Amino acid sequence: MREYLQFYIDGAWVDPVAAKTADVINPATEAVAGRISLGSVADVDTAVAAARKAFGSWSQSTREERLDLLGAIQAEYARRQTELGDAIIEEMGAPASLAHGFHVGLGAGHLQTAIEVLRDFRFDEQRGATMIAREPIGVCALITPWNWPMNQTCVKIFPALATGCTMILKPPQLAPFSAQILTEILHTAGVPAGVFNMIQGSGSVIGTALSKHDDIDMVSFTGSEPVGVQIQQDAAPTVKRVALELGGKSPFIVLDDDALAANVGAATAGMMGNSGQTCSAGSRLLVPASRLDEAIAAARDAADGVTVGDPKGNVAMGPVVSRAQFDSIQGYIQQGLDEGATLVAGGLGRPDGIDQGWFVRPTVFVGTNAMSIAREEIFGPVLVIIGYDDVDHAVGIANDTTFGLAGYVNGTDLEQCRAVARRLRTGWISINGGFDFHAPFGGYKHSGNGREWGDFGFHEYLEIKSLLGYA
Ligand code: TAP
Repeated sequence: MREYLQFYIDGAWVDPVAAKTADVINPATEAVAGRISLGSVADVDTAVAAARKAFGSWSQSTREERLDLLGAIQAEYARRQTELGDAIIEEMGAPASLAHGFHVGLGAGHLQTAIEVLRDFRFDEQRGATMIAREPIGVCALITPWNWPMNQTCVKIFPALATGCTMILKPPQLAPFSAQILTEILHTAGVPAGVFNMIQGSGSVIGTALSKHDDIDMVSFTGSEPVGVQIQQDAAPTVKRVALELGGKSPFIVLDDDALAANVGAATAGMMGNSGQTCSAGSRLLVPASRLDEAIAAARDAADGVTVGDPKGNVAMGPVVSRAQFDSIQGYIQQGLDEGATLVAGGLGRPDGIDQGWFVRPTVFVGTNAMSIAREEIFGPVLVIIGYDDVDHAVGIANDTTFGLAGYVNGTDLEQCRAVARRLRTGWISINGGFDFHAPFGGYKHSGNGREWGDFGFHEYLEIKSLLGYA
């Protein structure tokens, strides 16, 4: 049983102003896994004052000082990576191989990337007599979701630190453990007092107080679209910058070639990873209508092959994060059946032999892009296969959504993959599994308005100052 009852403010572990706590439930066992404190507006005010005070000196720190700090964090992160992985298994049910692998690895990757970018980053740029200076924006609120806790936290903290900003992190109540350990890592590595602060608590209290605070310069938020809209509204009167990474309903286009079955299998298994709780999940699988039967067989084989069970064991998929998430996904599966989609794998209820924990069956439907299971973000292991007549039709279906976060194109003809990818209205497109920590990540349309990852992630935390007549 984990007990994390203190917050991290101004370089020290402190008791919250009010003694309010919440239990954290392990989604695989439904048992209480730990307890956290729930912060109040008074805790936010203390943390913001500490971050504002620290901004004076941290904004003036040198590149070398920031690199030294990031290097010390890297050593400490590596030392505690097993603990981080264990925490992620308990808090959100990721299977051990994924938690210790990709979950922790994404955080490490963003840290390494921040170091690489910072080494050469051009903060000052002279154009004739004009100097363009990029300066840290100030005090930042970082509000994160539960689904990839280390990824989403590290992709914000390290660019913010590297650019000279100070910050207050508000982790998700559903998955607060790994953020607590990360905070210990930052403290041990020697982050200067007030530069990084962490308050646990509910979004409606802590998140709202941060968004409305008149001494915060920027909010970086990853989460759902309604909350992103709310934050933008709360932040508007103080004209602070708001960066939003929101949801998706991403198309995965499989081209008509010899690799179709293999690509459908990979797309299906990939979509089920993290129990489908990935903003960029390729949850609409577009296949040639003329080869629908072949695609269905490959998807069914892949879905049926996903092992589901105790995330501490050797399985491909654990539970979804909570009872509410489980109920919501069951609702979508029922809706798919009601709307006339054809169920080809999985379905309602828990997988056979499992009677406890929030486990969902890897589910595949064949449907149309008009169905709610193809239009709304389910955030669970539910894939919809949609047939297309030709490439133009595929692109039309892919872009027929309010979202625009990610896209995938798989095929043996790279020229054709490129041409299709260029036509997608999404911010991040992977061709044949391409992946790059330095590539900007973010959404078109309702999927958000900023770009994280790599050097683009740095620009989120920088103001631009023009100094005319400088030279
Ligand atoms: P949300 O419910 O939006 O919560 C995200 C964070 O915002 C949590 O820390 C939450 O606090 C906080 N929050 C809730 N209400 C708030 C308010 N009124 N003001 C300020 N903060 C508030 O999302 P979630 O359910 O955790 O995550 C799932 C969603 O995130 C999905 O839609 C998914 O697509 C999206 N997502 C997007 C991306 C990218 S990169 N685009 C990546 C991952 C996830 P609590 O602790 O109270 O929940």
